[in-house]
Amino acid sequence: MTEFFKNIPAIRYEGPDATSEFAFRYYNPDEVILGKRMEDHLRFAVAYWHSFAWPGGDPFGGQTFDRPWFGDSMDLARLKADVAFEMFDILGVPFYCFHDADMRPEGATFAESKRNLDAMVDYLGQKQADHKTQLLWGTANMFSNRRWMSGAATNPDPDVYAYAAATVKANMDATLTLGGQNYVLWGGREGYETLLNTDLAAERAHAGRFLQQVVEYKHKIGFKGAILIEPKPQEPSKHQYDYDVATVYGFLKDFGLEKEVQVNIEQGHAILAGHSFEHEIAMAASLGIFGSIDMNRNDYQSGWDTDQFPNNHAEKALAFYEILRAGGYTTGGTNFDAKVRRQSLDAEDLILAHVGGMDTCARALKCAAAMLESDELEANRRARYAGWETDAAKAMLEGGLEAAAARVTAEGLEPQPVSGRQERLENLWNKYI
Ligand code: XLS
Ligand code: NI
Ligand code: NI
Repeated sequence: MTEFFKNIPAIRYEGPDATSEFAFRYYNPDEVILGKRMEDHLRFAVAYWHSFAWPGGDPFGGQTFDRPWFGDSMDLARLKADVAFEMFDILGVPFYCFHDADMRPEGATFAESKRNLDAMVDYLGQKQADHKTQLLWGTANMFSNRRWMSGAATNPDPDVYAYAAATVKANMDATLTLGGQNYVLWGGREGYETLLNTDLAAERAHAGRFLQQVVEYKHKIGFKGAILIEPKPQEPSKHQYDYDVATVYGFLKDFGLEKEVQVNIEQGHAILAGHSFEHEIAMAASLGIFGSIDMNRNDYQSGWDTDQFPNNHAEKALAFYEILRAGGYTTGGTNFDAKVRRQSLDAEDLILAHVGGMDTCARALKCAAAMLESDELEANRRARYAGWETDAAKAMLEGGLEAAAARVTAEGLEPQPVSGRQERLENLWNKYI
């Protein structure tokens, strides 16, 4: 045991009236909801980067956290992993996620970085064998180091494309070795700052070919998990090619990948794209590409990806409602892509942030399940579209514009507007919260 979380107990479910801060009020892993254990519905994951690698900087100042594992040696990387698994045990989370750069020191050469990665994969593999927590997904950090400043697969320099290929290959191998259930690609630098120096068509073509190569390699090594793209409209690049779910779907179609690649949807990214989280989930489900989520919340005033822990179960209930309607996760899960604020210095802050986030999601899931089980919303939706069940309506979609138009005169159609009942439906949502 390290000293970092000393005196913090393992968190258990104690119900809504729990008196201790260090208890779950809503997250009860074994409670069965819609025929499935809560833990299996939610599939929580901790993000290695925010909790263990982020120093607490902002655009105006540097490190605020003083963690005993900060530094570049392999010994410190192992200490970081020890602390990480202590936190996973305290929380009882089934999964974690990492970028290579979060868990291994960067080497002076690619070969040295790769040796560090392989050594840490061995170490994490041992940790996974001794603990409950397993890998939800792995990914490559192709945005922090200055070599990526003009992009990874979309870099004007083909040598950087090669470096990106080597990096993703190494991380896919690492994810396979650790039994990861998904491999994620988020392209923070796959975009541009100004069109004045950018060949947009070439960059997009290179990004598409790169993703095809990733999928080819997945099949070659027998990786059974899902390949996930994480959409985000901007930040750090001014414009990113994976703008939102619909844009990603168009991109996948263009490169013949819509059956091979799914999406990892993040609340904060949805907001930056001008959508709601639930819109992005529903869109992905309707297109057959829903994979996983990055759970967090944005500050609604700031206009950037603030990655705060969720604390609004009413809002998240709408997201979980769409996840339940989509049939729930398969390989995906609820990854807390969220960090404590830079003034939240204590070990307790790190634990309680996750406890609050997990409770918020558990409460949201329970609301969503009750909304679905009552069938009130779905009955209303079915009734609203019931007209499309008739033969005449279905025939219109088969025939041409003239046949559809002919119905108006033949049947003397004069459509009567019907209430959309929005407030009544919102009252139902409120009822289950
Ligand atoms: C950044 C992204 C990132 C991905 C993984 O905004 O959310 O953290 O989830 O690279
Ligand atoms: Ni994310
Ligand atoms: Ni993000």
